Amino acid sequence: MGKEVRSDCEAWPTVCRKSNQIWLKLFVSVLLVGVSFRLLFLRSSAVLPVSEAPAVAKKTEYLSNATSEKCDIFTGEWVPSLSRPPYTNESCRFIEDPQNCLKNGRLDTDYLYWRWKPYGCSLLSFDGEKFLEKMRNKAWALIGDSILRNHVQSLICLLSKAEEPVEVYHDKDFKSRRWHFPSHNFTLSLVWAPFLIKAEIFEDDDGQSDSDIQLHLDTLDSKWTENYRDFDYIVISAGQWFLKTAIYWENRKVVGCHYCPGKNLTELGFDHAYRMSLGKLFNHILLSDHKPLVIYRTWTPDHFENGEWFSGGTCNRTKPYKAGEFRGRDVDHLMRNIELEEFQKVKARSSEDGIRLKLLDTYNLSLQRPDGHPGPYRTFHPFDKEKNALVQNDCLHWCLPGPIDAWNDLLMDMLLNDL
Ligand SMILES: *[C@@H]1O[C@H](CO)[C@@H](O)[C@H](O)[C@H]1NC(C)=O
Ligand SMILES: *[C@@H]1O[C@H](CO)[C@@H](O)[C@H](O)[C@H]1NC(C)=O
Ligand SMILES: *[C@@H]1O[C@H](CO)[C@@H](O)[C@H](O)[C@H]1NC(C)=O
Ligand SMILES: *[C@@H]1O[C@H](CO)[C@@H](O)[C@H](O)[C@H]1NC(C)=O
Ligand SMILES: *[C@@H]1O[C@H](CO)[C@@H](O)[C@H](O)[C@H]1NC(C)=O
Ligand SMILES: CC(=O)N[C@H]1CO[C@H](CO)[C@@H](O)[C@@H]1O
Repeated sequence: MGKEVRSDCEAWPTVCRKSNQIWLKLFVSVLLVGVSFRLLFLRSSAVLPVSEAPAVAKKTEYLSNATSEKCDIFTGEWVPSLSRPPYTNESCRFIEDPQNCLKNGRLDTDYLYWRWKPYGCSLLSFDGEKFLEKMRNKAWALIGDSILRNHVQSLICLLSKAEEPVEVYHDKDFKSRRWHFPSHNFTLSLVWAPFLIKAEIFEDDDGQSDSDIQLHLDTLDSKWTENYRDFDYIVISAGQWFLKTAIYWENRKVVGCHYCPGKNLTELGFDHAYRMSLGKLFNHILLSDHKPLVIYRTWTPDHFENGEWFSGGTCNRTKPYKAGEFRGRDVDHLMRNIELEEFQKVKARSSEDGIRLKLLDTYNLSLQRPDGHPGPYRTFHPFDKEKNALVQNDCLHWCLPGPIDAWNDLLMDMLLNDL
């Protein structure tokens, strides 16, 4: 896999930026997050109580295959499991190093022995053979950022138990890739589009940038739109990149920014940009005469404690939270609410037109897994040289194997019940 062993700089507020000055900037921008959050909820508090996320979509939208009872597979709890993880660092060669916690020396393994149990039904484990059989001659695309890529690695590990894929394409940076499963003629594309809309990004391989991101709020990212017609199934998600400093464009004019002091531009807030982006995305789905099944995956919370990613935050818990123990942070609620609102809007408009749009609502189950992140084990044996070394932690991406293998169990359940 060589080259794809890359840093995890891409997905989130620039874990790799090393300059203190930038950290300070980012710290201030995190403060701004708080401010814009408060503003938002002052604006909308009449509609949305701050303390609770709005009830998710419609409950009982999916039937569990296991029981055929009506059941919301996204609401439930993590229960202890005796089963071994579905694959390991030995059996799957598709795990990228920063998420390869077993290989990197994480010693506690309790986090591998939980399974997601929806209230009122059970979830079957992902079955690669069955999946590939159903998806014979089909083309999938998974579109988004590095958390999406994290998800794809899990999916490929699960599928490769049934058939070894052949990589048939990758771009220069190994960010967009495509695999073919020859004996099922199944194609899986990973498309790098961290904002979903058009963005000019000036980061080098280490995530260092000299120049602000230029984000075009009125233009979708052609990386995925140009191939939209090739796909039968699409899983799409974004979010984390919107927290970064960026200049916002519309109609080829600068209209504002998120965190750009000294530039005499209007602070529009990253929530504004995220809403615009999702609006554009859903509109595209609605208006296109090509009608793939589109699955939108919801926002992923992080679990930094005792600091942020840039100020020594860690995530060293070894057990899931109990239901209701951790409700997420302001930024989680903000981003998730935008997703649910935009999704509901398009759902309401989509009924007659043969639009097939579903929500893969992984938020709640991910929220409860502070134990599932690489933490310091995003690098190989980080404490070998020095026991108390200061190591940058990753409390945003997920260990593989790990909790997000359940995202694919959910996906499988949704497919079995749809087809
Ligand atoms: C997998 O991880 C174990 C430690 O859990 C390690 O001993 C082994 O060398 C790793 N194997 C590979 C192929 O990375
Ligand atoms: C393989 O699947 C593609 C669609 O994804 C289809 O166009 C092609 O004809 C299939 N090939 C064979 C040999 O069936
Ligand atoms: C800031 O922008 C406004 C309008 O865009 C302009 O009127 C004003 O002169 C600018 N201020 C500075 C200091 O450039
Ligand atoms: C977890 O990290 C915190 C500081 O970030 C530390 O105080 C605590 O002892 C750690 N817990 C374990 C079990 O290592
Ligand atoms: C999340 O899970 C808890 C308990 O597990 C439940 O009470 C709550 O309604 C769920 N929230 C959402 C948004 O699904
Ligand atoms: C294991 C199981 O119950 N699978 C069932 C899932 O649902 C499909 C369609 O209803 C059945 O054909 C499977 O047998």
